[in-house]
Amino acid sequence: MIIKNVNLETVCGITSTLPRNASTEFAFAGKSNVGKSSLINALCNRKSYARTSSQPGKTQTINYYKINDEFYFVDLPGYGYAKVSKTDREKWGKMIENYLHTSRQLKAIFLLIDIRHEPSENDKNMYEWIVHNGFYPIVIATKADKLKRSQLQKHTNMVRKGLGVPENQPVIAFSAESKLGKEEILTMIEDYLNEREAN
Ligand SMILES: Nc1nc2c(ncn2[C@@H]2O[C@H](COP(=O)(O)OP(=O)(O)OP(=O)(O)O)[C@@H](O)[C@H]2O)c(=O)[nH]1
Ligand SMILES: [Mg+2]
Repeated sequence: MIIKNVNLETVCGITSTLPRNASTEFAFAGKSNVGKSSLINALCNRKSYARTSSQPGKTQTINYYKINDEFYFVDLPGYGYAKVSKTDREKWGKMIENYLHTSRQLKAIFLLIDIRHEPSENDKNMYEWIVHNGFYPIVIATKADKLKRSQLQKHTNMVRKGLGVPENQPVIAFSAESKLGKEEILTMIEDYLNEREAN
């Protein structure tokens, strides 16, 4: 799968009505600063099309990137950012929930977890909530370049155990720096798109 073009088509704030898109959507969820926007950039071969920041809480809107005029990557705001007020956090939570509930085109959800750490309570809740809504989240263990290669297996297993990901579901180690895992993720996206055509 080659991503030829990417276009930020819609940006939704807390009060926006979400678009009723006609094309397939893939969403990226995860804690603030885990690397959602960086993953989108890496998949699209862009350095900084999706805005990233070393400060958590960068993406505060739901951003719809149209890919190859064919499908969407949906960049969700990060959860669990302590510096945001409780009311704002609740609003974002509702917004993410509303998106996951109401999108008719959502094909798959990528849930990003920092490979270095045990999944948090928020991560576990998100995983369970996604499963509860009828999806199997595709778990991406991010920032793999921060570990030695010899540590990757142990840490992906830690993420798998922490969330309770079944053995037949993947946990993909990914790095936006080295691009480890990128082709595997693109292949999964392609498979999802082909599955749609076959049905
Ligand atoms: N070393 C390393 N740093 C990464 C990687 N992915 C992201 N980062 C860094 O982590 C920080 C956060 O990345 P973002 O992509 O902005 O994270 P986000 O999940 O979109 O964050 P919010 O928009 O705040 O929810 C940035 O400083 C990135 O450069 C990675 O694979 N390796
Ligand atoms: Mg972001």
